[in-house]
Amino acid sequence: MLFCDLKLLYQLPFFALLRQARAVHEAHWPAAEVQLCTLLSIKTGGCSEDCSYCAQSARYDTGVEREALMDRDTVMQFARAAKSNGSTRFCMGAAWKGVQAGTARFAQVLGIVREVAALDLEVCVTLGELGPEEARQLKGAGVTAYNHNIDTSPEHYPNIVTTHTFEDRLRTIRHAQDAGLSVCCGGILGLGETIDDRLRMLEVISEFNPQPESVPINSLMPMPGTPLGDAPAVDPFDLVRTIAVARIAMPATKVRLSAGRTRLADETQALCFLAGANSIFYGEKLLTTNNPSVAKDRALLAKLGLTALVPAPLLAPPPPAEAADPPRTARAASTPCQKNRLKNADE
Ligand code: SAM
Ligand code: DTB
Ligand code: SF4
Repeated sequence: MLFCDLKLLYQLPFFALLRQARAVHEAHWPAAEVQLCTLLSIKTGGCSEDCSYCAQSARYDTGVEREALMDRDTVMQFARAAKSNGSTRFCMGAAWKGVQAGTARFAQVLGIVREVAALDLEVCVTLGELGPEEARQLKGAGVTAYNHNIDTSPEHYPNIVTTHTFEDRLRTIRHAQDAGLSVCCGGILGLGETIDDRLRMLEVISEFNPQPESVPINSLMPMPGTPLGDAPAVDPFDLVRTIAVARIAMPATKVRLSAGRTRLADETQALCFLAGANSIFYGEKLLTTNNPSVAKDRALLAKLGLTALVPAPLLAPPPPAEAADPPRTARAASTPCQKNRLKNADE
């Protein structure tokens, strides 16, 4: 959806926006279900990149130590525990710039993926940059979805990261899509961006072909020692509006209320679910930071009458993308607004 259409939605009175988002949500997601995903950091810290929000960058003194890649048996213990707790998706994250086929560590990751996939869990991995061959091998090992966030607008991205580019991120997403992997792609609110930056980010993501299978909306967890360690909290109403706009722009996508839930009141989370969020990370820990306890989340979901989404281990892959159709970068904000064009056409 184009920036100007997203902006018109964002500027609606709060309840009018929620009413529209709710209608779209109920049409596409009639069951009151929330997907529960468990996250595990299989390789923590020591990352070469300078993402200014991240505790795992080796460039900042955050207290997060570099660890080795977790062995397969340990990962499997976490995966089995996640499954028995009711999670249907197991997401494994690695603090790497990227991965390369033929290396020992990539072979180790493929081995881990094969075993987790055999548990009939959806398997998501986030390993940094991928080429076509790495994407193909991950798909072959049983990966359901590849998480690679664009994190913010193309304009704001260079203020946040300098060791790779926004275009690098888009290229990896294209490789994942071409290999038939579902794509999980979202961003972070609270990086010093404007509302327009958030909408530009949603424009880029919603213009992917196909649209992502899931969109994580993270609120910055300010990490001491990083350049954004003192960043102010995101306004809860802005978070709800962003989720509502994401829901309207991507009706069939799972919108995941991701990092930052420990800092949200239950009532704010309820508004996020009302606005269209239908997935959460479930379990006490994200990658390096805390998440609400399982008991707390169970109580909240029960209070709201929400149940866990049934597993979809055989999730259909997206249709093959046309080779010459890379994920579109955001159009300039001056692109004529769809609504205006339609309006003019009516006149
Ligand atoms: N290295 C890989 C990459 O950059 O894609 C995978 C791991 S990285 C930690 C995955 C995502 O976590 C980031 O793209 C970002 O959206 C999110 N993230 C990292 N640190 C965060 C923080 N402090 N607060 C909120 N989200 C964060
Ligand atoms: C995503 O968008 N959020 C998750 C997952 N994808 C990998 C990561 C959140 C990380 C929060 C900060 C931390 O725990 O270090
Ligand atoms: Fe590394 Fe990913 Fe953190 Fe960036 S977000 S520093 S690439 S782990």
